[in-house]
Amino acid sequence: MEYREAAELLLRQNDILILTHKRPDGDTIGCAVGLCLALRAQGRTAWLLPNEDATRLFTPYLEGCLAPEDFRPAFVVSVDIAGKGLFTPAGEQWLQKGIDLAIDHHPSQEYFAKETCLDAGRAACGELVYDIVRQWGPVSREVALPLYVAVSTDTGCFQYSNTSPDTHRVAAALMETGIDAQWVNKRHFRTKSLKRLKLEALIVDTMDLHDDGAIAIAAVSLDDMARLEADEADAEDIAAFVGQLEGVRTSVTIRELEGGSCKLSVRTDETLSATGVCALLGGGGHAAAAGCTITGSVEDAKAAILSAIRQVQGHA
Ligand SMILES: [Mn+2]
Repeated sequence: MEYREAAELLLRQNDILILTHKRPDGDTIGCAVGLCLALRAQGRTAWLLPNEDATRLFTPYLEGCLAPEDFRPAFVVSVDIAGKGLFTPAGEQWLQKGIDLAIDHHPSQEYFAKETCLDAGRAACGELVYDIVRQWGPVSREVALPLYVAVSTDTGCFQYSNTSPDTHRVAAALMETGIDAQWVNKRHFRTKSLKRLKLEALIVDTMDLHDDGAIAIAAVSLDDMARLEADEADAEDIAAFVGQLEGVRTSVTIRELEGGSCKLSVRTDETLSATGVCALLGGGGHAAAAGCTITGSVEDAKAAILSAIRQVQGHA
């Protein structure tokens, strides 16, 4: 459904639970908090399902929005969740009971909800949520701040190829509410922990280059994380790092997970479809940024992704 219909549908509800995706980023958190506060401003009861993976980068935005354990929702909405595999352990029970509305911007959307408001043309799901909440009246500063976080973080501070004129128009409208956008961007883009810098140094030292440096494959193992005493906040959006290397057109960042699997993040330019590559390994995402999870070691993951890239390139 279109965003105006989603806005009408939401306004007919009460006791609304909002779900964010596994390993939450700024987009899913920002959308959820912005939507929650906007619904409350319309007199609705709305809460976010607590997400155990939220890092300290994003937990401050969640304050006051996390559902108490005894909350019994009448309507369940997911934001920025493309597929069933991206639900948190706590969120999966709602997948069983039924999601009423999915708001998303991923072309790989799996249509798991009764109703879906999808616009794959949006750089961030936050742009879409902004269009929904502004149907209910002027957007307040409290609602605008998390939505700005969503838009800013999902576009790499308005630098990734998904950034459109509309992205800037939404950001401008959000800024006009009086939020401190500079504070958001300093916090998320111009501040790095020492552990983060060491993580980047490790990637530079250990990444593999193929095709004269056009393909870079980096891996961060659980051992690496433990040795650097780094946590998920230190690794936030680390997938964007390798692509900064001059000459790289396709970058892959592999994160080893507990339990013998690896999460892969693929970033590409217009010469290769990231979602095409990841689809071969059961994942999905956007044209220039996609991901997948595979069972196996870091070395298995490296081999699998290189072979998927070759297949999409037509070299297989
Ligand atoms: Mn997103």
